[in-house]
Amino acid sequence: MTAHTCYIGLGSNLSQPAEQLHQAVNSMAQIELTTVRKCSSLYSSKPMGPQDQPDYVNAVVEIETNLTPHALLAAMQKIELDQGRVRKGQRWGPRTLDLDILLFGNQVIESQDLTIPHVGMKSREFVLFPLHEIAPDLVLPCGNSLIFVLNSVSRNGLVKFEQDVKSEC
Ligand code: ROI
Repeated sequence: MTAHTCYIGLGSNLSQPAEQLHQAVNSMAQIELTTVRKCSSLYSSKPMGPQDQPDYVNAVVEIETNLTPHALLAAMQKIELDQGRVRKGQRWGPRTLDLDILLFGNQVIESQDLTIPHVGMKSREFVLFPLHEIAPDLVLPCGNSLIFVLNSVSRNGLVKFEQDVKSEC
């Protein structure tokens, strides 16, 4: 089996968001064949989408896994559900926990339920800045360096507010 280095984006703006993220990282550490390697700080970000919702807390973690992309997706969705995620009608509405697989090694995947690299990650400051904190030399599957992509987005009020999403990191 081959181990892949993957990056997961975490976001929450309901029910004590920072706690949601801490809990999620603890749960990720329990996933079979998977190790949590690095965690970014927690960041406060302005909502992308409807503005009549609370600010978000975001972070990115690096994991190493021997799972397949779809098995990893299932594991992430289980954590979301365990933490009370309810999929409501409103597009881009508030949420207790979002776990997005941003990158899976250098793979490009376009299946019905999984798109990697994550759609939109290149334009989201709340993904790019935390990702850069833990992987400053990263090169994306498209061949662009993370720093190149990062330089094209504004911080849009993004603020780092807590050192580590998980104290053990
Ligand atoms: N906005 C921010 N700032 N952070 C998120 O994690 C986030 N997640 C989402 C939408 C609703 C698009 N907006 C977000 O899913």
